[in-house]
Amino acid sequence: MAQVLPAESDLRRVIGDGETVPDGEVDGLDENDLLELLRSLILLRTYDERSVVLHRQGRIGTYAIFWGHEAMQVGSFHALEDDDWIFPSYRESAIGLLRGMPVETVLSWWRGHPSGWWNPADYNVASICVPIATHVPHAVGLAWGKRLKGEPGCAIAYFGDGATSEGAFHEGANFAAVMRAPAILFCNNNGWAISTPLSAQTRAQALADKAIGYGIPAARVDGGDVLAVYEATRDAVARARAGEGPSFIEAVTYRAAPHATADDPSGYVDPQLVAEARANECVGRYVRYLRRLDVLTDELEQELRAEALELMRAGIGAAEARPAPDPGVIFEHALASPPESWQHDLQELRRILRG
Ligand SMILES: Cc1ncc(C[n+]2csc(CCOP(=O)(O)OP(=O)(O)O)c2C)c(N)n1
Ligand SMILES: [Mg+2]
Repeated sequence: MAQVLPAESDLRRVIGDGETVPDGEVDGLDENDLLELLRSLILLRTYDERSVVLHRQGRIGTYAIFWGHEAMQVGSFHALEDDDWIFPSYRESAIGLLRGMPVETVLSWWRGHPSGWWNPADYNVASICVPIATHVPHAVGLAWGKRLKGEPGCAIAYFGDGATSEGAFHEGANFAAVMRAPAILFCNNNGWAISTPLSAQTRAQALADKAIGYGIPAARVDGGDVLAVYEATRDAVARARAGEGPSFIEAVTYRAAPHATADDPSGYVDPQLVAEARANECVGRYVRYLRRLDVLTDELEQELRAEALELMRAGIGAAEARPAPDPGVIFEHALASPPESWQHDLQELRRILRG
C-alpha cells in the first residue's frame, strides 16, 4: 500500500518536510522511476527559467510562466501511458517535451511561428489551449470517442482554478460523468486567475466539491508534491481504463511567479505567501526527498541540469534558424470568402515587414 496521508478535505501528501512530517513512498516506483521524475522536473524548470530570459531578450513573445507548477505536470504526466491524450492549457505549454516533442517546436509556438503547431496525433498532445476551459469538452469528447470505439486509454485536460467558473468546464464535467468518459479533469489550483484570488472566484470550500456535484470522484493533493500528484493521477487513470468513468484532481499550490511575462503581480499578491511558496517550491522539495533516500548524487543532479540546458540552447538555435513565415499565413484559413480589403492589408503588412 502506498503510504499516503488521507485525502478527504486535507491534501494528499507523500513527501515529508525532513523534520516533523515523515516521508512516505509510492508503491511500484523503483529508483530509476524516481530519477526519471527528477529528470522531467529539471527539464521543465529549465525550460521555464530559460523562457523568461528569452522573453526578456525579445526572442520569444509573451510567455505564461509555470515556475512552481512542474510537480503537477510531471507527476500527472508520468502516471499516463503513451496512448493517453493530453489537453494542455497555456500553463502546460511545454508538457509535450515529456512526450519527446522538440524544444524547438514549443519555443516556435511562443514565437508565433507556424512550426510551433504540431499534428496532435503525432504525440497524442492536443494544441495548447488559450481560451479558458474550452478544451475541457474537447478532451471529454475524445475520451468518450475512445470508449465508443473500444480503444484503451484516457484523456487528461489541464486547467486552472479560474476555469472552474467557465461554462465549458461545467458542460465538459457533466458530459464526462453522464457518458462515463475515461477523462481526467486536472485542476491546477494556484490560487489566482491573473489578479482574481480564489476567494473571489468561488464560495465552494474546495474546487473538488464541484466535481462531487456531477457525481465525479475527486481527490485533493498537494500540488507541490510530485509523488502525491503521481499517485492520485495513477488512481484516476486506473479508474478510466477500467471503464469506471472520469475523475477530478484538484492540485493545490500558491502561484509564486507572475501570471505571465506581461503581468506585474506586485500590486495584488501577498509577498509573504510568495516567499513561502518559493522556499517550498516543488523541484527543491523533491531533490531534498531524494537526498534523504540517498538516491541522488551531486554529479547526477549536475548532469541532469546540464542536459536540460543543452536541449534549451539547441532548441532556441533551431527555432531562430527557421526562416520567417510568409505573413500571408495570418490571413489564410480565416474566412471562406475573405473581403477584398485583405489583399491591401496583406500588401501593407509585407511592406512594413520589409522595413
Ligand atoms: C474564455 C477566456 N476568458 C478570458 C481569458 C483571459 N484570461 C487569460 S488567463 C486568465 C486566468 C485564468 O486563470 P486560471 O484558470 O486560474 O488559470 P491559471 O492562469 O492560474 O493557470 C484569463 C481570465 C481567456 N484566455 N479566455
Ligand atoms: Mg489559477
